[in-house]
Amino acid sequence: MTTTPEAPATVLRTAYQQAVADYWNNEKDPVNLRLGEVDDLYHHHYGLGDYDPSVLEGPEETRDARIIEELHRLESAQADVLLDHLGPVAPEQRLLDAGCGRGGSSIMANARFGCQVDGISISQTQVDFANAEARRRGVDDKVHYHFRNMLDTGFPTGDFQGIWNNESTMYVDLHELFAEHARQLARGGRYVTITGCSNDVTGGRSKAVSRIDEHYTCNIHPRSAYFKAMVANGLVPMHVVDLTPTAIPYWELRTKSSVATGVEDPFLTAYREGSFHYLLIAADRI
Ligand code: GPP
Ligand code: MG
Repeated sequence: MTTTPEAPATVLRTAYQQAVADYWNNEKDPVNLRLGEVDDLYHHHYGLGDYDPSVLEGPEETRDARIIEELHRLESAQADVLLDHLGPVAPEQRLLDAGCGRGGSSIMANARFGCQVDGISISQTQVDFANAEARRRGVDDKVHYHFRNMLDTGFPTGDFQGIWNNESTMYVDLHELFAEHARQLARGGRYVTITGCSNDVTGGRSKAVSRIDEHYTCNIHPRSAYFKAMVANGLVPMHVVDLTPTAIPYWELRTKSSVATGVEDPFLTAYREGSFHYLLIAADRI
């Protein structure tokens, strides 16, 4: 088997990781592909901010297309909020998109900072899709996607100024993840995650949170787990933003679209009952 020198030979190490890879290798949901086709930025995360209510009011024949464009605008706004928290990044520095999906956030980061961005996914289908998009956009000199495991990437130690997980931490053990991120970050480098986490205050996992886990084959962590695992691994939180109120309009609009998948109700229930939060955490590598 041929691999690049630093790439670990085995990417998928457990039956669970294989099941997650299978899910994403087979995923072709219109909620992701039709939104991506709006401007060829393909996201695998949700949206932030108020939607423009006029999208619901115009001619019925074009209403769904207007909703899809608006959902996509809110998803790109979410990625912008994440990138805002990376701090200054110079063109000669390097960023890592851990759990990059079809690659949208990496493309946006390269456009904003002009730097090298590496995206990693355990779905070869997503990696191939994302690399084809980078080539088509002419940014494949700076944006590269790799079939790698975020718990053991094989990238050099201390090479990254910034690392992010945009809704991908619920697939991994946080201690293992943050140990690997801390290894790869330069001292003073920045880690950012946007994630859904369960609320320790209300106790165990609610029915709605369990339904979200079941839908995506993931394991949503409690809020406390993030802070314990970060601090234990030299990542010191600098900004914590509860994005929950600004996440709800996206889900309300998604329920009115032709691309709803059935996970909308569990999200709205979990957010409204307070058993689940949509959180941004930005931490510094000390
Ligand atoms: C990805 O978005 C969703 C996840 C990686 C898992 C769960 C996230 C939480 C915050 C709990 P997607 O865009 O692929 O999902 P969808 O197909 O529903 O749009
Ligand atoms: Mg989506």
